Order: sequence, then C-alpha cells, then structure tokens
Amino acid sequence: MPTIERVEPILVDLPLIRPHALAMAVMTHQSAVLVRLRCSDGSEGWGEGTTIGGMAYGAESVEAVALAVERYLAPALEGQDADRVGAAMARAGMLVRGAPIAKCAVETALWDARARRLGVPVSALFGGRVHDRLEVAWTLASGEADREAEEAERLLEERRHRAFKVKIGRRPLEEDAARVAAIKRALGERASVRVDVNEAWSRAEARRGMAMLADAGIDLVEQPLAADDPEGMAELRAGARLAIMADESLRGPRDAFRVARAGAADVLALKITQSGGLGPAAEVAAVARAAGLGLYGGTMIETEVGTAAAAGLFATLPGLDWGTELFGPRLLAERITTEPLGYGEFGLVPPDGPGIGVEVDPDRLARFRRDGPRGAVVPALRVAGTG
Ligand code: MUC
Ligand code: MG
Repeated sequence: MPTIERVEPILVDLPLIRPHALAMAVMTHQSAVLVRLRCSDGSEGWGEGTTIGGMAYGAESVEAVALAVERYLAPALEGQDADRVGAAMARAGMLVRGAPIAKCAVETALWDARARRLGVPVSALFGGRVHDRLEVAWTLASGEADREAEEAERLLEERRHRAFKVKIGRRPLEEDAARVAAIKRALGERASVRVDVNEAWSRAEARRGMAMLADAGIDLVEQPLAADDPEGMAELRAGARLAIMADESLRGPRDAFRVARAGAADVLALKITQSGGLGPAAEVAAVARAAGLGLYGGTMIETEVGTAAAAGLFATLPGLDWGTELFGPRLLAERITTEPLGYGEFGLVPPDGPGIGVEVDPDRLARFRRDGPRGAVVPALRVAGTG
C-alpha cells in the first residue's frame, strides 16, 4: 500500500497578459499555491489552490492556503494510505475546518497521484468523459470599457470564445448597463453575453439592474447579491426574465443544497477550489442535477494544473449546459507546465494523459516561486475605481 510521504505547498506569482478588473479590486498578477505530493512508492501528484483578488473575493488568501497545507493538512495526511482519497480527506476534515481552497489543492494532488498509479486520466475516476471538448467563455474585465467589444470581436474572429462574461458592479448601475448593452449590440446573436456582479448590488439596485440587462439581451447574471443573501436572490429570480447564477454563495454541497432549496438560482457555478476539491465539486454537480438546476464550470483563474484538474472533472458531467470559463492559462502571461493546454474552436480539449494530464516544468516553476531567486514581485492590489 503506497502511503503519503510528503505534501509540499509552493507559492507562485504569475503576471497577467492585461489587468483584470473585478468589482472590488484590480488584478495585475495571479498567485497560486501548487501542491506537490509524494508517495512511498515513488509516485507523485500535483494540485492547485488559488483565489482571485487577494482577500477581496473571499476570506482564504493564497498565503493562508500555503500555511494551512504546510502546518495542518500535510501532517494530517502524511503516513496515510495514498489510495484512499476519501478516507484521507475525511481525516483532514476532522483536523481542518473550512479552508476549501487548501483542501482542493491537496485533494487534487491525491487524485492525480492515484490516477497516475493506475495509468488513467483523472476523469476515469469520476465515471469517464461525457464531453471530449468543453466550451470556454472569456471574461471581459480589462477596465477599458471602450475596448471590450473590440477584445470580444477579436476572440470571436480567432474562434477562441463565443461566450463573454462582463465584470460589472464597479460603476454606477446605468453606466454598467450601458456598457454591457453596447457589447451585446456589437456582438449580436454571434455570442452569448453574461455579467458577473460579484455581490456588489443591493437588492434595490439588483431589481433595476436585472430589468435593464434583460432589455439589453443579456443571458445570465452571476451573483447579483451578497453570498449570504439567498432569500434576496430567490425574490429577484421570481420576477426575472434572465437566468441567475450562484457563485460566491457556494462553498460545497451543503450550500448548493441551500441555494437549491431556497430557489435562489437557475444555474450553479461549479468551482473545484470553492467546493473543496474534485470529490465535493462532483457532489455539488449532483445536487444541481437532482434539483433541476443548470451547471457552469467556473474558474478561480488557475494555472494549467488547476485548470486541467477541473477540466478532467467537468468532462464527466452531463448537463454542463452553460459550458465553462476555464480560461485561466490564457489570461496568465506565463505557464508553469511543459506543454500548453489544448485550446481551440471556442473550447478546450481536456488532456487525456495519466492523472490531470499535465506535467509541471521544474525550470518554469523555479522562475515564479515566491521563495525563489526573484523573491516576491507582487504589487499591492488596487481597489477598483481608484488610480
Ligand atoms: C468569478 O467571480 O467568477 C473567474 C473568472 C473571472 O473573471 O472572475 C473569476 C471569479
Ligand atoms: Mg463569479
């Protein structure tokens, strides 16, 4: 029986190809925690835990993820049976409350190592693929409102993306609605346009905002209200002409059940990080299916490692009717794997090599480690709307 010998977190900082402006903060780089897991038989697995916008999106920062892995999850896992992923994570769950992103990083590494030992892709451990290609949406969030339609037009032309998510909530409602309507007018029926409010609206703003967006032909509104306001989302949904998606409201299967029971969403944004790993994310998907809700494969702007792992799971999910937004590696200016992922024709072909199907490149990793020779090169985050 192979046992877990060492679980090591590695914090990396990667530049973006352009700034990414969320409702709360402007990102110019992305930081991620990679986990390297070694087993007694020499097998190895990789996982990733990341978040967006430092601590502006959620309470778990990448620094907290690295610390949780090193001080708490690694000691809980080392010495355990590496083949029994469920048992190992149940033990980790006894010793570590919450921390879904840190748990995702170690759990993914366990699945990766297990699948590599079996010589199968990680999707095989979740029932096998039902999709050979995943549709991938792009997020328009450069902060340059007048250039967003241009960016979308170019990506459409290059056959990279045909669904666009616009980040709103930083500007007054009328301004945001006009900006989104202009993008939709420019793209017409050639693309689906959605918005992500990232919790920025009050209930009153949301009522007005939903009506304006519906008039503009927008397909879906993501997390219009605070994460802990499922009642508000349910009220909004009752009169809505467009679909509502829950994102920040979801921290695993229990939240998915609460959202479904409250009638707070039409679609669930499934994120392996936010769910606490591939296993819990599959459970969120099962809740969505049981409740008749749509599914969307979300991202936390992961590197190739987290993106490949998520793609492996998403490929096994029937009813992924809203596609995915697994564009992380395309927003990052540098990659940390030996090969790029297989993007093209508006989507991504999930890698089908053993495990998560990508190999971390040690030289690239060394260049971007925070504890490497370059040290921290991470500028402080800017609050959205300030210079
Ligand atoms: C989110 O809130 O959905 C994913 C893509 C993006 O642009 O923001 C993130 C997180
Ligand atoms: Mg979101």
